[in-house]
Amino acid sequence: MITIYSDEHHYQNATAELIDGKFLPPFEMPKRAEMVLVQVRSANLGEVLSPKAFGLEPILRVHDEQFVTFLSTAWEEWVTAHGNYDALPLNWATRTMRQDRIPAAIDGKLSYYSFDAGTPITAGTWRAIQASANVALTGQEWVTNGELSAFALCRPPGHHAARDLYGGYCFLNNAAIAAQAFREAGAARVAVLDIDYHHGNGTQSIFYDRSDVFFVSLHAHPQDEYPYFLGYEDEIGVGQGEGFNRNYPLHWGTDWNTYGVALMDAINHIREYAPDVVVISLGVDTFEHDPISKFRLKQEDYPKIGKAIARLNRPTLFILEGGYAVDEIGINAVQVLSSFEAG
Ligand code: Q9C
Ligand code: ZN
Repeated sequence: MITIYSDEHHYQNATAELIDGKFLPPFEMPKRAEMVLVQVRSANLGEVLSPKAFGLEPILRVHDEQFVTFLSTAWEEWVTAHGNYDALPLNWATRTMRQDRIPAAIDGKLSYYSFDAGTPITAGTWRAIQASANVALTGQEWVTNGELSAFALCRPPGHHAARDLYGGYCFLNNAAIAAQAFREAGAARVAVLDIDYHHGNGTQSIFYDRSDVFFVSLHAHPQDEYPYFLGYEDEIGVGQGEGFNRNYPLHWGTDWNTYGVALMDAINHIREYAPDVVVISLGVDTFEHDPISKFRLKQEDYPKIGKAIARLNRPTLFILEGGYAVDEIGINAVQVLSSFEAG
């Protein structure tokens, strides 16, 4: 399987992350992608290719133009206001407040366009997120041109980012951008299977009213876990999209016994949909030793995931999302990929 990778992810390198009331070294760190690349190479998964530059057009097919402009200028505006510190929001337009006014001040814009305080914008964020989207789009182009599968080694991740919202370490939704690009390249039906530990709220919301992209997600139950406000089972899509969104919320402590059953059910529904192409939001933060997660998948379970996805027998683009156990992230991700190819 080919891998698409860019060193430019190093430009997203925050000083600290606000988590559990503490400022800690960021869990979403450059070492994550480095460790995945090490395993891609040592497992001889296949060629490693650099991304092409696709510009803003395919990004703007998914994201709001003012939001993208905000992402491209936020750092400069923040530095002018506050100096050279990671940019973080402090309050939000929640119940009782107005949602229909975009503030002029940079602090207000951070609040308007974000949904958490754990996703720092830094000097290099804009550069890193463009490269990450280009990695996904390059993988998409290879699969469109007949490659049976590809691995987009994206960093920063994307699945929490919505049309005009960032958060959860995500700014541009790489999986959604690739899914939309598949549609425009002629695929009639695209299935997105999101197996990150956290619900892919951004991807779900982007395609919620559409039947041409079927979103299916296995994740920690929103009653227990971030992002808390989306990912329930009764979210089935709306309008034309009704019946084309499927959530499998699973409780803390979930191991392969429960996970495997949900995954098989998800795969069966995707098979019935008969997609032309499958996009996998590949998070490996379901791992038992992940520092921010509470599922209990073991190393030996990741090949089973790859084999299950292989049963769909469709052209498949894998997109890296979460996974924070840096010593095992590469092993677990590459186990999914190599067993997919063997299966
Ligand atoms: N107490 C992805 O995996 N904070 N994003 C969790 C835990 C945010 C995860 C707080 C986690 C975001 C792509
Ligand atoms: Zn995650």
